[in-house]
Amino acid sequence: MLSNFLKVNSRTIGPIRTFATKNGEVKITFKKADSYLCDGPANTTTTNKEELMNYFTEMTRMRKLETVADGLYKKKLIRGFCHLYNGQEAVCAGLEYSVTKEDHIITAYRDHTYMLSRGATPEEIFAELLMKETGCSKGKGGSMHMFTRNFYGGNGIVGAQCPVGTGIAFAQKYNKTGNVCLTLYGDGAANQGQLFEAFNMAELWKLPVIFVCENNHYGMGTSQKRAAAGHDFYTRAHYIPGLKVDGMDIFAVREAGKYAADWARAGKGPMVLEMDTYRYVGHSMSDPGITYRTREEINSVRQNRDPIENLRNIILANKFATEDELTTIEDTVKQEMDVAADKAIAAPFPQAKELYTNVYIQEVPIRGVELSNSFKP
Ligand SMILES: Cc1ncc(C[n+]2csc(CCOP(=O)(O)OP(=O)(O)O)c2C)c(N)n1
Repeated sequence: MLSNFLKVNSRTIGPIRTFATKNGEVKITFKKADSYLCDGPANTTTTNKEELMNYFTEMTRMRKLETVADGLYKKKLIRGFCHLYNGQEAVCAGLEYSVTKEDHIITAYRDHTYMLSRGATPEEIFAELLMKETGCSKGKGGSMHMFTRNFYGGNGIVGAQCPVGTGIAFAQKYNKTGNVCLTLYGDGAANQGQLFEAFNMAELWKLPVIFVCENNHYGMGTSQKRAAAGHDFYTRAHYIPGLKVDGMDIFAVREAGKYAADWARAGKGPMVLEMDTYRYVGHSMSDPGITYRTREEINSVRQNRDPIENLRNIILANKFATEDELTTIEDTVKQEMDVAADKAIAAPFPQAKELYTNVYIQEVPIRGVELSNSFKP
């Protein structure tokens, strides 16, 4: 392991924890996961230039998506609720690269970047946020109702996605697909009763579900320290193995995800992954995010643990790209998001008749009238 500090344009970056071998492979060392009822993965892995550039680009896309959404909300074009993910990108990206697109993901309302990682276009996402008919739910769902292939939202009821994700995993086992379901929830949701019901069934039936607690340390304005009687979320389901992972490091997340997916695919049942992460922004748009935590705390995480800056440092230290080239990627991504937002803004709102569609799969009779009249709109 090479541990040095690199100076770029009089800015000190690092420490750098990587070195490239002759064949371009980069060895990465990360914080070892705390483990419970299992050994856990090693704290080293390998990567290469292509992967690093891809990860940097995708995580930059996530951050810019949210920055543009933030601007649209402040212009009052996005209405209602909007929960941004800035700071937590390594969890979404690391998990996505630990499974396949045939595996399933479900989360709560902080879900925009998961749409992106699953393959939805930024335009579909913005259009949904802007209530436009080109949105992924035809503009009828909004922020908390994002859906795309093998992604199930998008749930506004805290913790409600946990039993649903367990059900998706049940379907994988029942249909023998060999796929897993990543079921995400926050540290606030971790105290919900329905999660423990899901834990019980998942372990009892050895379901291929990976419970991922995104511990960003606050549920709305309440610190986990004030809300939870026990803080080791990875040991919460006492009969299910767990890992506590550095959720600001894409490689730590990726390796933990692979470990849990291998475990589940081998028929050993569920696992709980606690991701130690951080959200830079407020809980939702009405929360400035600085009344229950200090600016120093937020700045310290930004400066020392930012998941995108970590990648930038690795790329620069290995001379896989120059600072200017990385800036060009950021500018291109910003342009991609701006163009997508403009297209979404220009799209029409759904027609009024859409209020009555996609509510029930089959027409339902209206009660209290003659049966012959009951299907009339
Ligand atoms: C059952 C239920 N209770 C309360 C709320 C209000 N509420 C919305 S988000 C939230 C905090 C959840 O925090 P956490 O699970 O840590 O997720 P995070 O917002 O940090 O991603 C609460 C209490 C809700 N939506 N549903």
